[in-house]
Amino acid sequence: MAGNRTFTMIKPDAVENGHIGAILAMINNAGFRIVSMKMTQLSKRDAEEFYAIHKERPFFGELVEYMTSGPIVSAILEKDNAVADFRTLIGATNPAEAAEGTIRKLYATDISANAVHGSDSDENAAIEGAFHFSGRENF
Ligand code: FUP
Repeated sequence: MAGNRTFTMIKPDAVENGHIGAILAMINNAGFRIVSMKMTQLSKRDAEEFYAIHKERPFFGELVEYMTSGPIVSAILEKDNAVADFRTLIGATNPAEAAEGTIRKLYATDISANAVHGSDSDENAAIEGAFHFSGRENF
């Protein structure tokens, strides 16, 4: 069985700090198949749309500024129980609270620049994947 899917971004701090390879290795070693992947840079409009659910939060401006500050790597991943297992692999939003051995504990800078995104539901995984990848790409 193909399993189900989640969506991830390796965020600007992790790209800037040279952690793309290490993070992808952790993703593969945890049993995820990379379905689609690319490196892009979000526009302000892209970031505001992607994080629209947070637009009333006090950190929204900082979040958009940070997510547009440099390139990201976006990917669609596949595995049984993909959404929950990927959130376990990345750890808590705040790296200071993330479990040992998680991607955020190892590679995140702080709660804003927290190295990786992971979808929080199957529904959002599909929405976020479709936001980043077009029908011409492999997904
Ligand atoms: P997560 O699902 O762990 O990525 O976290 P959220 O969806 O709650 O938050 C999305 C992003 O907003 C985080 F990755 C970083 C940013 N954020 C802050 O900058 N400050 C906060 O207090 C909470 C989130």
